[in-house]
Amino acid sequence: MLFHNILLGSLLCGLAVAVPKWCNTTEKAYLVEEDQAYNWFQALHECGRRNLQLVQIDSKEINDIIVNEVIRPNTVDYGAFFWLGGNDEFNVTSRERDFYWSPSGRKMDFSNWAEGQPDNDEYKEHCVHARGIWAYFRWNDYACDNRLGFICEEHSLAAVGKS
Ligand SMILES: [Ca+2]
Repeated sequence: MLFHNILLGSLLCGLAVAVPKWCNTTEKAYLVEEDQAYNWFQALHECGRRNLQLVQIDSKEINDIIVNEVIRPNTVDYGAFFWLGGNDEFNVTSRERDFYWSPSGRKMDFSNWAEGQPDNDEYKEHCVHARGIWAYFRWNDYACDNRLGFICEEHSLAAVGKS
């Protein structure tokens, strides 16, 4: 019976749907989903429904915290891609364009683009994702309907309220 329960338990764990992982950092709390199953709008929605926002990375310090305290310790697949809160306001006409953070509406000043990015390939790439740790978490503009994981964060005011 014990063996049966262990076997059943392991089967159930194996079948369980992976859930996003909460991660507390020195900065704020983040939620990380590495299942490559969400387009950018679904990722935005998944964050919003939890009273979170798709992550905004506006400094090297925040980028380092996310790499070292969120992605490295909480993901299995270092090749996984993650949607970030950046977009080009769905600009279809140009390769040279500004990017904005959806949580604040602010223009992106810090960036961590991969070499050759953003390239707005076929003028279809309006959403920003980070590549996995294997690619140094560098960013790429990508078609928003690609299915990736995502990173959510607490709203800034929520984090301030805690300190
Ligand atoms: Ca691109």
